Amino acid sequence: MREQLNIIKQKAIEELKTLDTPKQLEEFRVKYLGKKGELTAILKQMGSLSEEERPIIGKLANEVRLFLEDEIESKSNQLNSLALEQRLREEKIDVTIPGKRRRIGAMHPLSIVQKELEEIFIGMGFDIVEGPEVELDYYNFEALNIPKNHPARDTQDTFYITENILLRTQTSPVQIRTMEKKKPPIRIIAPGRVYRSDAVDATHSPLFHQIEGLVVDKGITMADLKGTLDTFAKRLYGEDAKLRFRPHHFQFTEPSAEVDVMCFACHGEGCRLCKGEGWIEILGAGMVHPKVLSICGIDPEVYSGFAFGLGLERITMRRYNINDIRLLFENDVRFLRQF
Ligand code: 2NL
Repeated sequence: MREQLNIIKQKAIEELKTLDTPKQLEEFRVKYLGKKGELTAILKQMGSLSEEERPIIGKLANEVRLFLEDEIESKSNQLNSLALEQRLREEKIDVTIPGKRRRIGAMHPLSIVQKELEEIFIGMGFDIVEGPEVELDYYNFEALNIPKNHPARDTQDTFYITENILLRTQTSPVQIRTMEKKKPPIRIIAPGRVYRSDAVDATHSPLFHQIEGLVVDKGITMADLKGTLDTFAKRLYGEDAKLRFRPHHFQFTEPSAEVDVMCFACHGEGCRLCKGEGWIEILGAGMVHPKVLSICGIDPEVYSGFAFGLGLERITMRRYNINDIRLLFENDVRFLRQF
């Protein structure tokens, strides 16, 4: 048995050298020291030994066991520190590698222009007012002197939620709501999304943006309208900007006008930018129709006012030379990054 113990010890020493993972080491421990292990098997046979031999073999077997336990522990430490070294090597961080640059977003071109126009009107004493995009037929049409079945509705076909609830086709409802609530003087602009049931092409989108303005007070005249829009045009396009008023018809203003700015490329001569016209249309305007004032509870015999409306997309596209309105709504970052 002494012989067997020595053989086990020698064999174990040799085997230990070949181990290089914690899993192999555990298998090694079970093989020798486990319940069915080789050393355990020897210890189980102790009963068959003589009284004299038993303590001697017992002591020897115990020494082999302690020896193996020691060896297993130091091998385990060795494997663990090797594993740690390897991990440290693999996870080494090179602090000299340049960082990843995070791209900062850019303002949407429509937002840039909207903000700029808002600033201009704030500078002239206007308040900015917002309102619902889902509106009552009453605020979008009726109160603006466009009754049901009136042909003026044809050019503003919209999306109906129900017979009397729709997506607003202009931001005028915001102005109507303001006139209902507030006594003049009123000096507001209403920017926001509006909707029309138009087929999409390079110049049409079923969703677009408008800024409407409204001024109501005692003694407001067409001269105030012209002066305000003149100042606006000069702030937007520069001091030599020139406006032209052409007679027009809107249901909600009387008189009404379409307003052009002199082409900045050719100064009225006619060129490609203005399609030979010499002038570029930028907005519609007029004196608030007395009927509209009355509907809102404002006495047209006492008060008068002017209103105007402009499309944000058109101004933005001209400003940045964007030739297709769809670019503004596709949200392709390669496009949007440029602004
Ligand atoms: C255009 C024309 C316009 C108005 C909008 C308005 C609002 C009220 C009363 C009277 Cl509450 N008028 N708004 C007036 C004239 C023209 O917009 O071509 N917009 C893109």
